[in-house]
Amino acid sequence: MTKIASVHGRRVWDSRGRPTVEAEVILASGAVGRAIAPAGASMGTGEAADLRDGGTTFEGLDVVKAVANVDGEIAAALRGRDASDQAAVDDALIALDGTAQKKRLGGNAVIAVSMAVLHAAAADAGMPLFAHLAKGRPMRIPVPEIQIFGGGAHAGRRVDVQDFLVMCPSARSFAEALDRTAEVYHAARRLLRETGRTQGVADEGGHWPAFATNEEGLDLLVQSIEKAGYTPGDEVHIALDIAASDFGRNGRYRLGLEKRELDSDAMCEMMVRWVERYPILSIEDPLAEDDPEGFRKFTAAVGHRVQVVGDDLLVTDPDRVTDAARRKLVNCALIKPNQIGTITQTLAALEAANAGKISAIVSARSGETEDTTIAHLAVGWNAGQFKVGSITRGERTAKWNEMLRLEERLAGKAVFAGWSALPVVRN
Ligand code: 2PG
Ligand code: MG
Repeated sequence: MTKIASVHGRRVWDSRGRPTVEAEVILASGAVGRAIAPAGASMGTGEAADLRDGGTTFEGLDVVKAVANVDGEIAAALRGRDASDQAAVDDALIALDGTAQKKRLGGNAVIAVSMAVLHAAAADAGMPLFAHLAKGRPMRIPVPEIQIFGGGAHAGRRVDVQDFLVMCPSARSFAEALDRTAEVYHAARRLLRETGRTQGVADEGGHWPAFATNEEGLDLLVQSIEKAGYTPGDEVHIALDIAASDFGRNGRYRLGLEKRELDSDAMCEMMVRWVERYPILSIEDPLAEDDPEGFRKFTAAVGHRVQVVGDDLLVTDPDRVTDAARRKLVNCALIKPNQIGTITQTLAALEAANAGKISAIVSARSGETEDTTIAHLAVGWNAGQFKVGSITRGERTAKWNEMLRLEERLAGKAVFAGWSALPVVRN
């Protein structure tokens, strides 16, 4: 029995300069676990709700109450519990909160504590987190999905599509996939400068360009891949996060950049054309969270050759993942621990994806910190894919670099997932 001796909350800062919750758990054995809650900007309505203070300080986004909940109610409820029984700890957190979306204690307070307990249990067992999670089961090093251009809610809505990313499943290793991506990132930077499109940096560190159309972003990404010396659709593929819930509702999609409105079918047709024209391997949230029928039609149209990912649609909810896999709404689930609020529920969502025979991507949020827990989840749970934002900025490189360490450490024991991570067959 690895008893929890104390739980402490701390107010720290995220990559957007906003306060967030850190939890520190100390066991009777002296083992310590620490973790920090990330924060989304383009959020699904079904997500666990962060508790923010409101008022005028930090635009209402302070977390004094959530931190106080960690120090007060949560600490009192967890003291004396067995840290190695993560499911029981998480059940206690869920029961203590008492709401469907963890609104009372705050999803930010609950996920920070849940992750900190996990770290403490691993430390107590004398194991690195990934090994504590894998429990001897097979592991793969995930395929990274890395942002080159940022848009949508992360870049002042200058372009409708939220993320233009690249994936390199044909690389021989995670390290090689990062090498290719870095070349593309810098080729894109040079191209933007040469063509006078440089604008700024998006929330996850990607370039925030001045595009006239969404297709211009795609064209520029293809050019960047070529300029970097790679073959688009072979050595480097394109992935998109449309984040369509941000501009679509009730079957209407408002493309601000092009000043036109599309219905669900027209949205699908536009993206089918993109898939035919560009080397796109993965599309996340192509339709809005309130348009499951649109998802179904889109997956039926392109799912044999493109990974269709549910983020806002699924919000890392095991029941939603099971249902979406059964109804073939998507062929991949995005897995973000703070969307559902506990480690146990996050694992259940991943297991639901496995059971439903769809792929999975462990993902960071747009508001992040130096916390590297998700890198260990991706490897220890054998998720196959990993999405963290761009290849710049410390809160992103903390995770990429941790994965490089894990790849090196697991040489000969865990292979790079490559194409095996994808729900589509390509060569
Ligand atoms: C997403 C994430 C990360 P946010 O939509 O997948 O890119 O963004 O954390 O703002 O929800
Ligand atoms: Mg998304």
